[in-house]
Amino acid sequence: MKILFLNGPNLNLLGQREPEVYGRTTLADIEAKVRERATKLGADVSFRQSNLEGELVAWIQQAKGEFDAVVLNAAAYSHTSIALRDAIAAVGVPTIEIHLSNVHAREEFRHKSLIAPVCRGQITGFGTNSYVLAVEAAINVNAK
Ligand code: CA2
Repeated sequence: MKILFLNGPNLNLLGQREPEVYGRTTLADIEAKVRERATKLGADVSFRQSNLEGELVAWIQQAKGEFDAVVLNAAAYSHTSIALRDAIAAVGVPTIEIHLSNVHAREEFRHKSLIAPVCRGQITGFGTNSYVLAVEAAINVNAK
């Protein structure tokens, strides 16, 4: 089982800016927790971050044949990107949308996710644990 974790714009700033909103945990800390859980469950993880929409699109396209599932925190692009939505739909690798914060409890513009309809499901609002929960969701993504 190979899982590709993709992180969108500004998530590289986690733990360094606005700790009152996003906490003090860095993306590297999150990656370590994901790897710990994945190792326990026997899954292999690749973990990447980009501020560029096109780079995220390219990684989704390249996931075909290489990864069994994609876990995507598209950050602000979740709410704006038809390009990411089209890539997820075109490539067909099962994709799970995740967020640290509960986007439905925040500003109205975060309530709409353009990628949600082409994702298998959404995990939102559990902080770092959204990522850890996503490991299990990815492993079972094809279970009924
Ligand atoms: O809650 C999430 O995981 C989000 O995807 C985070 C995005 C936001 O646009 C989404 O609505 C919800 C923002 C990520 C920005 O991360 C920062 C981290 C530190 C300082 C500033 C921004």
